[in-house]
Amino acid sequence: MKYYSGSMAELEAQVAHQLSKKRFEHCLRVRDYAQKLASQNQIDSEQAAVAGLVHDYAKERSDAEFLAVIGAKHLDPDLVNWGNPVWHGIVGAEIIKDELGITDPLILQAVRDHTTGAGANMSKLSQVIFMADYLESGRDFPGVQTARTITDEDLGQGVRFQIIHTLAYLAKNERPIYPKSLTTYNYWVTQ
Ligand code: DGI
Ligand code: FE
Ligand code: FE
Repeated sequence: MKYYSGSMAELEAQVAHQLSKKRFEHCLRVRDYAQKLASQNQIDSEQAAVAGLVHDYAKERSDAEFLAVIGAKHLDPDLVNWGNPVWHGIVGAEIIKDELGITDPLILQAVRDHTTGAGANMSKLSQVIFMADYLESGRDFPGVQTARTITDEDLGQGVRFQIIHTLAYLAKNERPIYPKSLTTYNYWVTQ
């Protein structure tokens, strides 16, 4: 395989080993949905499959481990003020590179972007993973079917729909909003 030193089955086993059964199954469904969106949007299906499978690879690590990686890799010092929802993608990409040997820059950036999205420079692969995480077949929230239809018609309009709804949800629940989420909103709301 182009993006990993072993087979897809070997990558699956390595991911499964780090996650609960429930979260691993979510990762398999994100992989499947990402492949569907990749074929609809003329992007590399294997690249989307690998990114989808590994996107939550680091989600079950301790806060102490994330903080250690932030320090050791000299990542943005502001990251220490956030928590697992922000760390598992941005810091998780470093853990994926080190432990899985995945070095493809677009895959690593899609992992970094998968929770918050990104603004003007969000790649098609990042858009696919962001949407696959939101729309995979196990997701069930009011509006999920509408979101799937919009995304089938236009990937970018799906990104727009998701970030508008996520920001509204975070504000309604009085959660802090990571600046990158605001950057994503400000770019995509005008698209
Ligand atoms: O890892 P998953 O659960 O599959 O999905 P995800 O990586 O999209 O994480 C979703 C969680 O992240 C959800 O609980 C909302 C939270 N989140 C997304 N953007 C922000 C955020 N939390 C905060 N505090 N601020 C954000 O900007
Ligand atoms: Fe996630
Ligand atoms: Fe996820």
